[in-house]
Amino acid sequence: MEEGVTRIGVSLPKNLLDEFDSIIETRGYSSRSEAIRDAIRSYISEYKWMEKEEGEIIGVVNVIYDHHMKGVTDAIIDLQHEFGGIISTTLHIHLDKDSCLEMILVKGEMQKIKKLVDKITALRGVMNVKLITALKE
Ligand code: NI
Repeated sequence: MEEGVTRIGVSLPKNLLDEFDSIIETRGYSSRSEAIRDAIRSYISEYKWMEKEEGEIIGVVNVIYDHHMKGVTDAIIDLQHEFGGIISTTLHIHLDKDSCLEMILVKGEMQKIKKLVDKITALRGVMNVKLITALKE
């Protein structure tokens, strides 16, 4: 066994493991252990940003919204001007006839980013908002 590596045994329902195995096969992992290590790293990273109340982070805010809803497009643009100091760039993708995906790359104080996320989430016509952060480990 490698130095500094601990072996653990985990009990899992069969269907959960089958689904996991099918995903890691598609993604081309050479071993289940490697895939589990990656999965645990993303779990930790996801948890850490939720816990982080302050400090500088970099990430992307994914916003899915219905562009037919009156005023929502303008409101999203207004908010991006208001929060211009923490926004590096924005990517807009027309998903289908009704919905748009706005990917807003953010870099700055976590508190400000949370405020932006909250304001976007509160808009009528916004269906889903998710902040994904890249944390160095
Ligand atoms: Ni669009």
